[in-house]
Amino acid sequence: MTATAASKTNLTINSQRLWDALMETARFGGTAKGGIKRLTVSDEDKKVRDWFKAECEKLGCTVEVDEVGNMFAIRPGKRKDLAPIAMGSHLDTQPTGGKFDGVLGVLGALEAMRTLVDLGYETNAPIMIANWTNEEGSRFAPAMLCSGVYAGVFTPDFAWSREDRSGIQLGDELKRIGYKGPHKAGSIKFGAMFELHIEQGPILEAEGKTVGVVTGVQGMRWYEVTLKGQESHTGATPMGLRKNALLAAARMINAINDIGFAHLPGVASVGLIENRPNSRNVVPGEVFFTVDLRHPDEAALDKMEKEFRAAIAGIAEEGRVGLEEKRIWNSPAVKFAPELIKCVREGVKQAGFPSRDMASGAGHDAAYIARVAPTTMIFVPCLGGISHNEEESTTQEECAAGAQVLLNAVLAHDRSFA
Ligand code: HGY
Ligand code: MN
Ligand code: MN
Repeated sequence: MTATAASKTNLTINSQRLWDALMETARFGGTAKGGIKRLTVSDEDKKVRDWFKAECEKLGCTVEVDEVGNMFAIRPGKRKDLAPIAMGSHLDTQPTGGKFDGVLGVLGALEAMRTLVDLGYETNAPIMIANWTNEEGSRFAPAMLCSGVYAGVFTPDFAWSREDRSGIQLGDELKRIGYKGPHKAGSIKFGAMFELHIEQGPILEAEGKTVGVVTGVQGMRWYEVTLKGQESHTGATPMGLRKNALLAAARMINAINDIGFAHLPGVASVGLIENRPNSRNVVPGEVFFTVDLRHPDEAALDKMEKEFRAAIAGIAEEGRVGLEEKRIWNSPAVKFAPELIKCVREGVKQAGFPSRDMASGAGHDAAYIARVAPTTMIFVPCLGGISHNEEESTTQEECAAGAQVLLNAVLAHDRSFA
């Protein structure tokens, strides 16, 4: 069926088909509570990657994989001289993730591609869908690792050497699941990227807006802290003689939380903690925990970092525990490409949805890709702003709205090459 002239400028995505794809792929790592546990380069990740590759090939796309597992599905356009226009996000999830974080961006792109193919719509530029490896950074830190390799922020060796908490390396897992591809990272080029994503916060829902026109991503820094006290008997060791690593950690976690409140709209969090030996009647001798500081303004983030380091040093000294701290990730604040933001605005207007401009609190692959190609993002609401939670939810209508704006924006950008 070829698109009539009228429908050529008003291609409508298939809302039900997108929803079905979201629900179908949710079974890869699906949890009893209705979420998804699809840790990067796990067997579940392999299953969804295989599914994605097969669906793209059914559309006539070629699918390429680079050396860190990033996947690129490409549909040719009229002009071979033009770099592809990409739509991308990630298919990996948190251990207690939801059905939409990252997945909506990849499957929304697939739905846009399916719509183009259904209508036989030929774009000027080739169109691409990217699936970025290890966006979450949950199994292998840091986050956005392989879009970071693509953007030249990290080397492939650094990425391959990342170990999960059980000592397994990313590179070995990529080989094991068959996704350590032949292409050098960064060698598969595109001229622009649009990323559709759920907001993962409460603003759009609270304001009754359907679409977020995302202008940038806040700065993010991750740290690892190890405290070394002294294991001792909880019954026989007087309170004043203890070197309690967990007590020191508790005081530090509280101080970090206060730093977040002292620098709003910044945020400060401790998400991962390991207490050793974790025995009921042993004063904890060693604690490992992670710190996540974020702020839209780099100078404020510097202040938060300074206060964080001063606080933990004072608490360690007072608690007579050894302190090791290192910053393992620093992703500076990012502004997106005005010319692509303009396409998103055009796409929103064409679809007729209420929208608002906003910066992203969460990190996204777009933050790194913006370093090597014009990039921007499109948000849709999620229920109660909840994400990184098995109860993460949004509606079929909101998913469809996001995918429609994504397609409209991509075509608006494509028309600039006519
Ligand atoms: O940490 C983040 O903001 C993203 O979800 N990886
Ligand atoms: Mn995400
Ligand atoms: Mn996430």
